[in-house]
Amino acid sequence: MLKVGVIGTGMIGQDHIRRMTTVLAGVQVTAVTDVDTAVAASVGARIGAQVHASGSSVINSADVDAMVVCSWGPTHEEYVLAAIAAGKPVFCEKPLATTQEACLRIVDAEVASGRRLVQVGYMRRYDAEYRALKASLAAIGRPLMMHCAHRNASVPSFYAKEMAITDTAVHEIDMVRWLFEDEVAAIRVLVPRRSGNGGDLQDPLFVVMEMAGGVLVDVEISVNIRYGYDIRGEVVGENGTAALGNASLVTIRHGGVAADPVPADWRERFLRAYDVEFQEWIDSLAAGGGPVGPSAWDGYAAAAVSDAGVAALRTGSRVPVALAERPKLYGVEVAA
Ligand code: NAD
Ligand code: ISE
Repeated sequence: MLKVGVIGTGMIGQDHIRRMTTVLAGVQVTAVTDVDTAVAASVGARIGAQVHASGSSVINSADVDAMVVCSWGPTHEEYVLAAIAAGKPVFCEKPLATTQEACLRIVDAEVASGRRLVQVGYMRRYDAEYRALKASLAAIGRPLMMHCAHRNASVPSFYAKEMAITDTAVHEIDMVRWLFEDEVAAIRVLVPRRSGNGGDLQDPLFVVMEMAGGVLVDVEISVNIRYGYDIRGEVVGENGTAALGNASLVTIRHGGVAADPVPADWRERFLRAYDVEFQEWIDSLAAGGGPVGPSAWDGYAAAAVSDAGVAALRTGSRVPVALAERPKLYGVEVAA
């Protein structure tokens, strides 16, 4: 039984705690903490976990074998570094950290520890539709382009302008690295007419990424689309196209209309992907090895592209991406 401590008991923290306590096997949540002490106390009482006053107290608890970090992005670096220092595996929600420099500090600490301890929560790699899309690429000839849409019904009040890149588009940044097993070479961010639903946010955005091998990827980022949570992706190959399905389990025909229900948010759309992601993480640790999913290097590479995206948004220009030298710990290619 893997004993897990959770830092951050907000939306995704509670969702991951629910899956670890009621869905998955081989895991027990023994400790929780949150700067919102009331929410941590209520979650801890509900699942019978010890409530700690700080993240470092959870990390250093003798009753914790591995960490799950679900607090806000700017706090990730401190907790991931502390887990590495304690020699404990750490699953960190995306983004690994909010700048590439912070991610490189994590990479350096992990390399110095001599083994992989960090996994980053890029769950699309575990999604059945994305896995089927990747498997279908061989059938459509050399990929040339990809069209994506990342639509949120709404975002929380703390969501700031640049989070459209650092918190939202970062999923597509990781996904295309994994899908095409290639790096992003440059990024542009175009700014369309502004939606009236987004307040001060520049919403939507149109992101264009150039892969090193020449594939061009466009991503519509809409974070106040109201009608639901809609994730789309279509690859155009030399001899055909392959697209994600519509994520709906049922089509309803009623009153002269055929309708596919749209998920409300990421919890519903990626429910099974998060389950698979966590079960594979738990199993990899139980097998005695380190984590095998998205690594600190993947977290760094996504952050390098996302930093370039933020610069592209500010300047309106095309920004090239240059990665640091990849340490041997992470192999030689983009992880498949
Ligand atoms: P949230 O605001 O609902 O929850 C975050 C929690 O962290 C809050 O309860 C907050 O009080 C707590 N917190 C903040 N600073 C802290 C600190 N220093 N120590 C301990 N607790 C602290 O936010 P959320 O939507 O759950 O997002 C949390 C993280 O998960 C973010 O990094 C976000 O990008 C990521 N996320 C990932 C996905 C995904 O699809 N993989 C979906 C949603 C959120
Ligand atoms: C959120 O943090 C997530 O990671 C969701 O998957 C994404 O769709 C949303 O835009 C982010 O804010």
